[in-house]
Amino acid sequence: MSDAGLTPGAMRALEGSGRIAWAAGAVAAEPAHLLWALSLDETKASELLGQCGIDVAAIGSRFPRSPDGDDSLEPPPVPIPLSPLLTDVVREARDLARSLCLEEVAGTEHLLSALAIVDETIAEFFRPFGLNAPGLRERLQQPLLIATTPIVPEFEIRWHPPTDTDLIDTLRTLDAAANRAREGLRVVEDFVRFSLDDAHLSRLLKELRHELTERLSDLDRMGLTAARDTQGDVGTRIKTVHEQTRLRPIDVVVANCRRVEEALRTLEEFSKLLLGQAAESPAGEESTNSPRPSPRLADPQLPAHLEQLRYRLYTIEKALTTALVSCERLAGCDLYLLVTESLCHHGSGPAVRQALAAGVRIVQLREKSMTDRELMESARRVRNWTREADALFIMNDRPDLAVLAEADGVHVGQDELSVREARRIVGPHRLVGVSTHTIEQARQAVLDGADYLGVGPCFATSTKSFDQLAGLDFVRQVAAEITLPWFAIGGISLDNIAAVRTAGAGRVAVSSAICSSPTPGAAATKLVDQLQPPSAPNP
Ligand code: 3NM
Repeated sequence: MSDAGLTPGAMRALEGSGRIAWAAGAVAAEPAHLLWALSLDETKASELLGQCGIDVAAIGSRFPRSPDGDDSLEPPPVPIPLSPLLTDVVREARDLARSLCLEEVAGTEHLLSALAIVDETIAEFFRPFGLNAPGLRERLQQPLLIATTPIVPEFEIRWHPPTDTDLIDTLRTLDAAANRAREGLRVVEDFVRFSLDDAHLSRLLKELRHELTERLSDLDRMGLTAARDTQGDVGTRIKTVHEQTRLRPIDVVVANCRRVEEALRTLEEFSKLLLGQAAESPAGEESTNSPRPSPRLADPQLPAHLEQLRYRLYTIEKALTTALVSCERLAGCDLYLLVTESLCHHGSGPAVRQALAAGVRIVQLREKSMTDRELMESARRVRNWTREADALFIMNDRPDLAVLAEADGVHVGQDELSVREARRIVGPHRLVGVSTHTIEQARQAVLDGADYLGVGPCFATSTKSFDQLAGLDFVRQVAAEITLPWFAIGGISLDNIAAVRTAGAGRVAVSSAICSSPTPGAAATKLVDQLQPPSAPNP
């Protein structure tokens, strides 16, 4: 349970509700358990109850703590989840604290008021004592009043242990969600494997699917298939127009990722209901004449594991959609020019403009020793030239200046700002590229949400110093598993570009090969030609 937004007293009351729920044999803590817990401790809530004439002791003796009279309030061996209604109560309490008292944390008095707002039975119970929701709100804004004579409430909250029907309903829900998750994952995996051809994301999806299957075996063991009732499922006959009209592969992928995420959430929430079943069927006490195995999770951490699987899928989904969108945004950007004034024979102007005229569609301004003012002036010039040529302009290292200069993106290295930090500055729509020098860095950059990668250094270069040469082996590794757009870089020239292509690079980034050429336009034209796909042989 997270303590975000609750006072220590409110946290204690919620924990108390879990113990009471456990002692009562309930699968989740309900609002009534919280009411009971609030009345036990000396809290603002119990004070408020007393002021309204509700005898705190009377509540305790009136409401049974557990059906079998077990009054021990030992902490439960497994965490007791909050029921959906009690979760609403906590949310409402936080809202009340924020809106009425301008407090960031909710206390027991807010929990009490939230009980009266969210739970109709409790609201009805409070009503004869004048403890209705508006009244409570008013009291929250007043100093505490003097207590009146307590009145014993004529109200009884009954708990009942979950029935077999409850269990079947839970298993049926879990079965449907498990099938939805497995099937949806297969759809996504098939697309990534056969259409996108991305071995890295394929592998991550496969690992996720295997882990899901393994985790779900705990539920399978409890008779999920036996609980299945497809013919009686009203949901199978409901089809939305949206479901029938998916047009592009990306729509299918996104829809199925969402489907799996939703299913994982259902699995997580409903498997929590099976944690408390241990109270009824303790290990080793299974009835021998019952054909049904013990309805108890072997792994009390299953809901937490399912939550982690969902988070992993969010990351994969993002990487997947970024790869698809980036491939579209960088279509035609085969040759990337990194321009540095000091490398250019006749200044950066002729180099950039001639390269653009030769077909370069993406230019990065890479200056390491200019003042910010010089850099901005240079950036504005490159922005104008690239805009006229309808090409992309990327700023090296400086997301702040990328925004100021209205660049299309920023490029960061392994020692500069991280992709996430750069993204916070440039926003969701600008490109963020990152230099990578090992396959691990490349895989990580994909998961970090980079829009493209630099992959190098392929060869020795005097433009940037490196301790190690990644070489063409690194290019081959990336080519074998990554579909996010990437550019081979480092010491690439007309002399070796064919080898880079053979290693699997479809895109190349150069600096000196164009900037330091006496004829940058001609150099760019030859490099662009080298990157054209071979024309189909004449029939
Ligand atoms: N980054 P040239 S290699 C800026 O491997 C840069 O990440 C590299 O210039 C990397 O084409 C490199 O003149 C230098 O070798 C690229």
